Amino acid sequence: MLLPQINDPQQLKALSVEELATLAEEIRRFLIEKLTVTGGHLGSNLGVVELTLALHYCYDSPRDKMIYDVGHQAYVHKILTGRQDRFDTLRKKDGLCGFVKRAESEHDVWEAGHSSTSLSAAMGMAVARDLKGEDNKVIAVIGDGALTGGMAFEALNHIGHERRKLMVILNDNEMSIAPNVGAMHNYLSKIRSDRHYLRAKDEVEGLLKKIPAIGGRLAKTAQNVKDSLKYMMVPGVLFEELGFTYLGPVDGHDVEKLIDTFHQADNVSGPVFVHVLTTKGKGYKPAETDFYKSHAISPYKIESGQSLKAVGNPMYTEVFGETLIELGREDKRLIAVTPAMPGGSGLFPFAKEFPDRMIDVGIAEQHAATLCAALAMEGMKPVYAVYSTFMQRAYDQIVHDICRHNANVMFAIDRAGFVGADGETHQGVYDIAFMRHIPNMVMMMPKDENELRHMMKTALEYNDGPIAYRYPRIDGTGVALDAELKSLPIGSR
Ligand SMILES: Cc1ncc(C[n+]2csc(CCOP(=O)(O)OP(=O)(O)O)c2C)c(N)n1
Repeated sequence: MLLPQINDPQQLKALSVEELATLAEEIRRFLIEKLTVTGGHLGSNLGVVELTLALHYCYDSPRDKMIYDVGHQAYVHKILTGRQDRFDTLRKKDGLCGFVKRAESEHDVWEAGHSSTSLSAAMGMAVARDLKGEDNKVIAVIGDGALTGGMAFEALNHIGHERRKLMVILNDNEMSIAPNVGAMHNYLSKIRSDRHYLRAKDEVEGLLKKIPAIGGRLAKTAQNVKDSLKYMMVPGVLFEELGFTYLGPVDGHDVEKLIDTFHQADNVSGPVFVHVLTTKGKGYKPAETDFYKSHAISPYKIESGQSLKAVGNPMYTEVFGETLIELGREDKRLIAVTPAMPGGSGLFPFAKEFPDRMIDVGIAEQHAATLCAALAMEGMKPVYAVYSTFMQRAYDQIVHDICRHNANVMFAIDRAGFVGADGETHQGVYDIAFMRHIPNMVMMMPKDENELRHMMKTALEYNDGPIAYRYPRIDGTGVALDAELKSLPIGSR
């Protein structure tokens, strides 16, 4: 066994590529076994085993900065940086954090939990490096899900403009927590499916140069044809146009190819965008076949991946999802909006019954809030279904677009209060404090799931502005649910 001997990423440098591949399999086994007891982000981590190995093989952490977006896929990084022996404590109080954690290791250079911050972090570290006259590498690993977040686009825009040396690695597994959405996702899928006939940029440019030059009026047309050919034949032109050198797509489970690509990237002077294709849950059948459920999994049986969690009363989330269908049947104006959490927010049944009235915008809490404001102004009844912690992102949109307009937006704030194992980045403890003082906002919190149902009805019938109900991430009390929904007097207890 190689894995028990690895306590420091420097030890990887002595291994051959074959040994790295063996180590990858040992890491997979380790994760699959350890997580049966602790649960955790199994699928995401199984997908980045080779990628993380290749990074630590090619670069010198912590001198070279490795930034993991969201930070939920950093278990392999933790294993390779001296924390293997702490995996029994993963996601427990005082145990190993399920996300990147600076206090845990000098190799954890950037903390997250909320998505799409890695590119801004990388840019900040690259600027600081240049001003200090240093020459370390800066590498951001971002998933295709996290790339849907507005912050990531803001940073791409800035990085491509400044052209400092840094590497963005897109870990593209076609999944957010649910299947990924959006136009960028469609663009990436096209590269994935076309990759067998797409050619490297240099090759295409070489080919195009061979087309003889033409003078006069024909020249411009010929140039347009050449440009069109380039757009058709080269993958990732979009990123090239944004100022990056695009490399890929690369098989993210082939360590040797990854290493070659990183060496290539090192020879580029400006920002590089490396597009890596991976499979979520790679190497564990239950996770590969149900990568949606295995994104974050509770303790499970190793043979089947089946959850060991005792079946309890329906969660508040489930009661919310079912009640929303009842209300949706009653009122055709009701429309659900989720920023990339259709499953976690209990919206799949609603989406099934009302596919036209359920919008997944990707990881875009700000856009979702403003979208809801506009839907409301046009007479719709939008429910912004959002986790308390992620709603923090949309504060200005709530103030400026929803409350200032006094728009009839309903907020279904899930995961309000403490959330447990995901830790401090995910606690839903600020929403009362940051919402209640905003003019026009009404906030409610039910004592049980039956009252939640009535609050949902109350919110739907309320037409005087924004109104929110917040509920925790727990099983319901099991109280009997009234068949008839009624509106509650606002301000009552
Ligand atoms: C601002 C914000 N909204 C929502 C989430 C919830 N969330 C955690 S991971 C994730 C999907 C990330 O997908 P991707 O970046 O592709 O990573 P993968 O797990 O597929 O490797 C989502 C939506 C979050 N962490 N932060």
